[in-house]
Amino acid sequence: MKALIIGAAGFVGGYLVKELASAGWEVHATCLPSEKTEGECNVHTLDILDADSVRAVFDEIQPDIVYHLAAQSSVALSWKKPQLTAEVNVIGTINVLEAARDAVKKDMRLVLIGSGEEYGFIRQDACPLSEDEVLRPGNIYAATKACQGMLGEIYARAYKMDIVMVRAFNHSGPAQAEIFVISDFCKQAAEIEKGMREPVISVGNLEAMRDFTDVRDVVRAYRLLGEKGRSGQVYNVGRGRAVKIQYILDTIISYAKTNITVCRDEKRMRASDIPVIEPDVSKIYADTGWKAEITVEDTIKDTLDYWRTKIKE
Ligand code: A2R
Repeated sequence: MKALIIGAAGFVGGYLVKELASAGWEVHATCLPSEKTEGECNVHTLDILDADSVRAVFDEIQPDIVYHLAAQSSVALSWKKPQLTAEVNVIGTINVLEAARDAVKKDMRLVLIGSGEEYGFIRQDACPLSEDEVLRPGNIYAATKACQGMLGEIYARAYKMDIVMVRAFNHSGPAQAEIFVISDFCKQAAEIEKGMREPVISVGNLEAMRDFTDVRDVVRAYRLLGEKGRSGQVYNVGRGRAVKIQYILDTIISYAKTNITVCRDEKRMRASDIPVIEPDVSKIYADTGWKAEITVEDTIKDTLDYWRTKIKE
């Protein structure tokens, strides 16, 4: 199997390269000119806003499966940079879809990676959220990802293209950017342990409940969806059991080697925060046999260890 991963220099990309290469796939990966990516893959430079370059990469590689990960993926940044977010996540996706439509290779599969955030302002009795639930995005990032998924469904139906849509819920693990909650708290804890900051973790909303899956489980789900997902279908990828951010914080504090107190920081509160987001993951299980295996506690331990090693004394 020959795979092309678009946006491979991000958090998930490196793990996906490893997952696919371990399964014996030939892996090609793209990154922005300003980025680099490593691992068992052939690297290509690509900005998805350059439609001609996307076409050229597709025709040069002629992959069996394309994983579209490239995105402006931060909710917080999407409030500050809405135009950039829409451009990369919507226009960039159209460039990918059009390149696949026109590609020399006609039987390629596209896997579009969207987000659990797409469900947005959900009825609380709708959890666990099935893929058929109405999308009511609650922030700009989520709106662009919902749009990406809708475009995928439209192209699949109108042009009979082989496209699988994914709604990935929160995922975390070693090397994730510190703007995401587990990584953020773990980094703060590691800095406190090394005496680099006061023994106080700054937090935002601790009441929100989110469904956290280890990134290593998530990329296994992506491989299996590439292999076994049904064309034209949308799949939730998540653990199927949301936990309070407070639990994440308490767990990190319990693993820390020094005493830590907590301080609420208004700057960390989002303009709009949805109380509970939890997926129904029965569809991916039924079609691929995938379910999350790594515990939240192990993800936290590994992420904390990552920051302990990464941070210099
Ligand atoms: O924003 P940067 O400089 O970190 O680069 C990101 C890259 N990217 C692009 N690639 C090609 N053309 C563009 N115009 C463009 N703009 C941004 O896509 C980054 O290297 C990559 C996305 O990786 P992350 O932001 O680390 O996302 P992550 O956590 O790997 O999630 C993968 C996918 C995303 O589509 C999320 O929205 C979804 O999973 O949940």
